[in-house]
Amino acid sequence: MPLPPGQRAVEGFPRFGTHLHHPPPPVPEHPVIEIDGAVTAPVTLSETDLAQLPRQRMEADFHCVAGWSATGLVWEGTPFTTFYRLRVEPALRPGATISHVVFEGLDGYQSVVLLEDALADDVLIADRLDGQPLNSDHGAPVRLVSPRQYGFVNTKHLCRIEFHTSPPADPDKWSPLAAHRRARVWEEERHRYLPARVVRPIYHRLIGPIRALSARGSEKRAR
Ligand SMILES: Nc1nc2c(c(=O)[nH]1)N[C@H]1C(S)=C(S)[C@@H](COP(=O)(O)O)O[C@H]1N2
Ligand SMILES: [Mo]
Repeated sequence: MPLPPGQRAVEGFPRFGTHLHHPPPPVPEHPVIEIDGAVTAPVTLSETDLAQLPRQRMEADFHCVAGWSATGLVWEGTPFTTFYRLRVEPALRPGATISHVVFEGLDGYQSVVLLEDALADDVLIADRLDGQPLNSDHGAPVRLVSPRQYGFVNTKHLCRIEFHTSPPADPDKWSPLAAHRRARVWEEERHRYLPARVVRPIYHRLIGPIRALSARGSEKRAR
C-alpha cells in the first residue's frame, strides 16, 4: 500500500498529540460515551451498551498531519455508521439534519468532523489495537479511528460525541496551525488556509519536539 503524499513511514506506533506533556487520562472504572447536541435528551452509553453493537476488524495505516505514518495497524470496534444508525438517529430531534460531529476525549481534546466524513465505511469507534485492548497511550478505553483522515481527527479516550446542525464554535479559527476541516490524507488537506507544500516542511520539523514531550507524558504515567 503506497503512503499518501508527503508522509514517511515510522517504526511502530508512537504516542502523539497536542496534550502530550500530560500523562494519558486515567480510565474511569465505568467508562461511558455521552451523546449530546441535536438530540431530544442526552444519551449515556455504557461499555455494555457498546459491546452489544455489531463489530468490525480492519487493517489500516495511520497518518499524522506532521508527516509520520504508522503502517499495518489492526483495529477492532464498532463501525461509526452502525453506531449512528442504531443509537444516534433514533435519539435525534425530529427534523434535525446533522452536518457536524464533535468528538471529545477525557483529556478535553476535541475534533470536529463533517458527518459525511464520519459516516465513511472505515470509521470505527475502536476498543482494540493489534489484538489487545487499547492501551492508554493509544486512547483507552475507546477512540475514533478514521484512517482516511489525518491523526488529529482520531480523538482518543472518547467520552462525548455531539451532533450539530451547523458548524460548531471554532476555537482553532485564528490558530497558526488551524487544522483543515476535512483533513483527507489522500487530498493532503493539512492546513485550513495554507497549501500542503507550504506547511509540510514546518510540520515535519515539529515531529521531534512533540515526540520528546510525548515520551515525557508516558513516563509520568509509568512512574
Ligand atoms: N484525546 C486526544 N486525542 C488525540 C490527540 C490528543 O492529544 N488527545 N492527539 C491527536 C493527534 S494530533 C494524533 S497524530 C493522534 C495520535 O494518536 P496516537 O497517540 O495513538 O499515535 O491522536 C489524535 N487524537
Ligand atoms: Mo497529529
